[in-house]
Amino acid sequence: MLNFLIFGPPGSGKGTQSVKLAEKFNLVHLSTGDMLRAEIAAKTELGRKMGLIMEKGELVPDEVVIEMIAGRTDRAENVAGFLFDGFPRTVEQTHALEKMLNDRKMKIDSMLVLEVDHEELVKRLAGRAELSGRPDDRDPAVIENRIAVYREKTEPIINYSRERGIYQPVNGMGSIEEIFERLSVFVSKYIN
Ligand code: B4P
Repeated sequence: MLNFLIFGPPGSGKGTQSVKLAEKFNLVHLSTGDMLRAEIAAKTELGRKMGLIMEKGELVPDEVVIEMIAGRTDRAENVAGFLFDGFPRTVEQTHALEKMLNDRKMKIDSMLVLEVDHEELVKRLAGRAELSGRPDDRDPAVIENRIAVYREKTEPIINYSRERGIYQPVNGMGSIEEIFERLSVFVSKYIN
């Protein structure tokens, strides 16, 4: 089983590209953002609490997402591997993921990092606000906070991935199809 991380700032296209990659390469797509939004939609107590954090553009506590991800890799059969989207987002989450995979005799094989200009991120998220109705896309100040949180808490993971030799930067500017082609080239090195 192979394990890919898709990484990048909010609005870089992680969710958009993950759906396409998972289908093309027979990967299980695990998105912590989607899992959290499902809790909110189901109006659970956890969803109510996490929704208040997400509306402000902050990260939910590490233990919540680690708990959500734990065990997911045990249930998959007949797949080439996993594509983690939006997880890990802190160094602590990275260590938790690595331990979880090591316990199952697996590792992180590649970290695909989408690189997108700041202005383009803001434009995409503001554009999605009109379609998705996501509260964290509606307010420009919240969008800026999400990008700032990414720079402060999530980007340091890039150093970790460089040390591990799994860092794979990918140009995230251009059309969805162009970026998908670029990502596919890297994933194809592991899966035919
Ligand atoms: P996520 O759900 O992970 O979402 P995101 O980072 O905002 O967006 P993504 O990069 O997936 O962008 P997308 O493809 O949708 O996180 C939401 C929140 O959940 C976080 O802020 C946090 O509070 C919480 N959370 C999630 N995981 C967590 C964790 N592990 N720890 C703690 N908290 C966590 O693309 C955005 C828009 O751009 C779309 O409208 C898309 O259509 C458009 N687009 C994409 N590619 C394009 C292109 N090439 N050209 C033009 N438009 C494009």
